[in-house]
Amino acid sequence: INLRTVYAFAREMYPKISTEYVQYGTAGFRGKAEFLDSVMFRMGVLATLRSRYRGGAVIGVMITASHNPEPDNGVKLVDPKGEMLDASWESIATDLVNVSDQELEQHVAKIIKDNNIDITSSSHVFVGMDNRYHSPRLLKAVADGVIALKGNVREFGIVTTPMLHFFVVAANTKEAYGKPTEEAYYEKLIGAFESLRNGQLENGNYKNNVVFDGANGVGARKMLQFIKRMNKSLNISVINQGIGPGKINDECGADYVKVQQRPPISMPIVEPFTRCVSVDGDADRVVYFFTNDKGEFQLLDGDRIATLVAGYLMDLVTRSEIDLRLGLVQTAYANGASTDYIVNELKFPVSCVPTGVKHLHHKALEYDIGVYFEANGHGTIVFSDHAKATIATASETKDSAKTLLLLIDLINETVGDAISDMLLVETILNHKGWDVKDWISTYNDLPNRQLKIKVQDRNVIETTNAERDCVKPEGLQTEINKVVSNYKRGRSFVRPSGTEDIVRVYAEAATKEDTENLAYEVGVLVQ
Ligand code: NG1
Ligand code: ZN
Repeated sequence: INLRTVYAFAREMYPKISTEYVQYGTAGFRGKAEFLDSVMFRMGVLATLRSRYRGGAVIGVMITASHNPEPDNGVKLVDPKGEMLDASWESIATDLVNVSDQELEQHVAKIIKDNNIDITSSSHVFVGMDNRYHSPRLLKAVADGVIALKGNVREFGIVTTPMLHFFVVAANTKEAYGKPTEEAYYEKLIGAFESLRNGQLENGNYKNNVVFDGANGVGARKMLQFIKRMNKSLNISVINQGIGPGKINDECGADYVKVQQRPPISMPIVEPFTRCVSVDGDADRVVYFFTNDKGEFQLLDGDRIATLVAGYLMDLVTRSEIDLRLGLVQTAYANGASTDYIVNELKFPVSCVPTGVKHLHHKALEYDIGVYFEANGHGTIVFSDHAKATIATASETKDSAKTLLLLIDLINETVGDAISDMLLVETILNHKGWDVKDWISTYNDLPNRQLKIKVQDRNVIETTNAERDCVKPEGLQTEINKVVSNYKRGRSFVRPSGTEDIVRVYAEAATKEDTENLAYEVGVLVQ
């Protein structure tokens, strides 16, 4: 393989047009789409090298900017088991993207040498994209990066982020997970969902209807595909389908609903207490919401989903008379009331880790059954091999264990999957005979508020203790503590965003007014 080709491709087709330093962050590279062509090309190169480094295993490349606005795009790599790119390669990615076109050839040669990569061995890269209008152009750049190194590339077109993760795992584990196709994905999830329903479509307070806000993203398209294949096991009406003038994530979708604490702008009038679901632009996050009979908006976020799932799993494990270690993982953004509920009522072990699913996922793997969710609705459940084997054995005699076995099939363990998570919530509510009133009455959320603060250099803020305490700039935490101590049930923290050029402020307190004031006061300290 002649590395000159890489340089020639880069120079002719994907020249680097910005010298701004970019970093492979919690969600890979993100930015304005017009600056991403060279980044994408180089990520195609890197994915091929990573595949060869991993003995020819399939590596995934997902093109999306998730919940960010339509003009943005981004790219993240998926490792062979469906997990995020290994941390040790994040810096390799960062360096590769920042070298000049002239240095590129030599730099690629250095990566090959440093990592002992056999450049003639076979490689496989799967590429998927969201439905942003610039995604196809960027997908071609990734594919050309693969081709420049004579690798194999398979394009999946428009898919959700969790679908791409599914394809990567399926291809690498062969029969264990099903085929790496869209059809196999639908079959696996719908099959498990319909078996779990077992013909019982309504139960107690549970009604069989939901409104699904697709954020004008790929989640909407895929949900329409689900509906086509489901035997009316759930009546889903899809809004923000991505046809017409609506822009991706614009005044709709999970991030908008969670942060603004209101329904999508385009919300049709529905009966009070109708279950509504919002996903984000690449369908890896999900939140529920409804309007009560006073017309008030009520949110059921990632913390609610986590507590619902954790309680249900614990119940099934107890009834199956098996001994497994269960645990729940949250971040500092988890509502304090949810943590109290988990610790005091569910008596479930909880841990807090820094923001970003890779931290949550990693921690969750320490348990036999690890439930993890970010408050924004990004999360899943992971089962250890020991847990799977124990459940399988118990399922021969116990119905509760049979249910657990089907739940494992319904869950996309590799990464948070909005559609799989939604089907899981629907299953649990159905089994419990619950409507949203029953669900929300388990505990009362503390009022909470997030602010984005523009600062000159967000990295002057450094945190510790799972981002709950600020160590730099010196003295800031003492001042925050002083402010917080004036508020009943007050809690607040600040951290630099990993995906936007801002500092985030989080505040919660006993009343809405206190929360607003606390957020404002802490925001002033940061500015
Ligand atoms: P940053 O920008 O680092 O706060 C945001 C979300 C994360 C995660 C990433 C990746 C919040 C407060 N932060 O990270 O949870 O989803 O984006 O998409 O929601
Ligand atoms: Zn997302």
